Amino acid sequence: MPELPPTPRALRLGVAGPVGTGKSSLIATVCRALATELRLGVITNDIYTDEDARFLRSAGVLEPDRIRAVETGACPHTAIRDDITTNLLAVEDLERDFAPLDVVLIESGGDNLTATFSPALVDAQIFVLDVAGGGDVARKGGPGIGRADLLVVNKTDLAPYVGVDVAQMVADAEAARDGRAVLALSRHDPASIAVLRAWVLTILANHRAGTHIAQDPGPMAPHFHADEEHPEGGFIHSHAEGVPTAGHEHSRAHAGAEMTTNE
Ligand SMILES: Nc1nc2c(ncn2[C@@H]2O[C@H](COP(=O)(O)OP(=O)(O)O)[C@@H](O)[C@H]2O)c(=O)[nH]1
Ligand SMILES: [Mg+2]
Repeated sequence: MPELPPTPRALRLGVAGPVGTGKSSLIATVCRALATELRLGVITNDIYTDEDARFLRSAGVLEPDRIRAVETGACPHTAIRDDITTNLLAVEDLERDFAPLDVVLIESGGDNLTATFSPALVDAQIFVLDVAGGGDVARKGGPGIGRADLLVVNKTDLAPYVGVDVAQMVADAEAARDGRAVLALSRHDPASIAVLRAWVLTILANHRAGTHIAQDPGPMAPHFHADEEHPEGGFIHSHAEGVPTAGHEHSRAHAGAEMTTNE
């Protein structure tokens, strides 16, 4: 049998987070920072339009056909987690049309704090918050904040105008993430963009070396119900496997009331 050449599939990198936190802008920034050295493609997800894809095409960061839109027609989290078929087909088409690609960035349609990518769709995921959403958002937890590969606290240039202490917001995020990476980012701060660029290159190198393992942030963060037994006033558990994990150690008591209203 002929020996197969090593052709690592492109790194598939998801970008999720609430509406308006700067996901499309972050993707444009990554493309600007890396387009000369990497072969890139982008998939956007919008509910009814291809607005994000058009924004990115007009930014001129990649040739237009390397940016493709998936119109989900439903809650964005459905298309990136529950039934990823449309996205997977779009990624595979893009990878085939422009083979070989190094990185495909996939933007989630703006959703709430609970939306994360399936590890069957992306190899790594960035969750984006912004300072304008309020300094307390990082403390509110959720699977993306808690366990995405990278949490970005975006638009730090706006912090003085919205009265947010960036250092405190980053510290809160770090505490909620048990040491996983947190990056304070602004498109007006070249040093922060350099860190983002280096992070993407590191993940890509690990992906190619076979040492990066896709993590599943899970559908919902471990949390407690205030009316259940726990020394801190609740019973900390997770719905990730559909099985409560009683006594699960967690560094913070998540905002139980907010996290349990969807059940
Ligand atoms: N001041 C500032 N505004 C930003 C930054 N990044 C994005 N924005 C703005 O935030 C708004 C939403 O950005 P967008 O990328 O469309 O967010 P998305 O909905 O998460 O994709 C736009 O008006 C952007 O120009 C930033 O670093 N600083
Ligand atoms: Mg967008």
